[in-house]
Amino acid sequence: MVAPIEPSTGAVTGAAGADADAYFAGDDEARARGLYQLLREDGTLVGEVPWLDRALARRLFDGMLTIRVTDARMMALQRQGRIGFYGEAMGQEAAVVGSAAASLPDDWIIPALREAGVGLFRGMTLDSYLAQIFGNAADPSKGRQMPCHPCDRATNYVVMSSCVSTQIPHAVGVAMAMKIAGDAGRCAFGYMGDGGTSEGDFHVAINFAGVTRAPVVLICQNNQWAISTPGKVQTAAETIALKAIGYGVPPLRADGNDALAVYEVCRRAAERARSGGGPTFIELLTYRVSAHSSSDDPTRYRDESVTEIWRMRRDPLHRMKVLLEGRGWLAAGEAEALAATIEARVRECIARQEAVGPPPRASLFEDVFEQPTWLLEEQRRS
Ligand SMILES: Cc1ncc(C[n+]2csc(CCOP(=O)(O)OP(=O)(O)O)c2C)c(N)n1
Ligand SMILES: [Mg+2]
Repeated sequence: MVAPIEPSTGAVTGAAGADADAYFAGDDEARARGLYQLLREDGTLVGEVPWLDRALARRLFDGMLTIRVTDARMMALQRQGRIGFYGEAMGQEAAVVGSAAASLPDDWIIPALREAGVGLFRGMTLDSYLAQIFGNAADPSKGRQMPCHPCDRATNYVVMSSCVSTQIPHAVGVAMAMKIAGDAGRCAFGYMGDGGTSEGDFHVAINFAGVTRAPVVLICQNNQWAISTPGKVQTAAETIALKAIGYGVPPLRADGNDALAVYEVCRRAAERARSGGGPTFIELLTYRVSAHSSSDDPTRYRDESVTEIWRMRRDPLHRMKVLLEGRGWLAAGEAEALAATIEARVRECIARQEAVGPPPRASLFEDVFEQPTWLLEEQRRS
């Protein structure tokens, strides 16, 4: 059941979660120390997964591939000086897409740093995403956000604040509002990184979530790094999931590179929240394979041979591809063809959005005050 993790070497010793019911029936501490897994690194299933069908498996795989391909193009654009900044989710696609697949259209998403793929999975268009990265005239935020801070009103995908951990009180607040409004049947997904759990906002928010039993699914992507701060100096707790117990919030912990396990823990937590069962805290154990962002060089502060282990052996796409091919749900060469199709689509979007040009200068004065002040009027005229 329990899979001890050795982040320093990257080793995952022992599989877990073969018996789903046994894991979920465990007490809080067992669940917070355990690691739920359904799909092993070699693409074999730990046990039967009766709800798994081709359609879901393909949605998960296609969603992960979309992020992988899009991120690679965006990093290339950044290196070519065509966009200012980018932060990839490489190696974390299963955590992103597995959790997104557990959300329903009426739910609200309050993302942190690496969840743009949740927005894309829920239906934010690539054109809108690209417009927001270029900050052009088609950008709904009118070019006022950094790249990687997208929003999408149609899919209840809220723009994030850059300040680490501020998203958690936002998520709990949204969920509390749902509860006060008697808005049953929907919930909020609030994301954070491992670093986010050391901020005061985390403790304040999870306390409110526990006390008010707000319909929120708090999801920590523990990618074991917060820029250059490794997990071992981030917290003295044995697992991040253990922290939730003190706040009366039930914890779950899963292999974040296993899209099936991620989907299952998030789906259970979301169903609980939507049916009045209150909040859940989920730790998804993964690894930040890429640099923190386009402004970072991890070779200066970490042993990249560990990164290589995660890149080569724990790739979330690889294990899903093996599963799909083994079941005949993906033909030989189909993944490569799909990647090429996605890349062509991304390139077309880039061409379209790069041609749009910046927002009109006068838009600088919009949206601040309902009635512009005399000072703004004066500036507008000059
Ligand atoms: C309050 C605050 N402090 C510092 C920063 C600078 N900063 C940006 S991301 C980051 C690390 C975040 O790590 P984590 O929460 O683990 O998320 P990850 O980047 O690993 O996804 C830091 C320190 C910030 N944006 N906000
Ligand atoms: Mg992190």
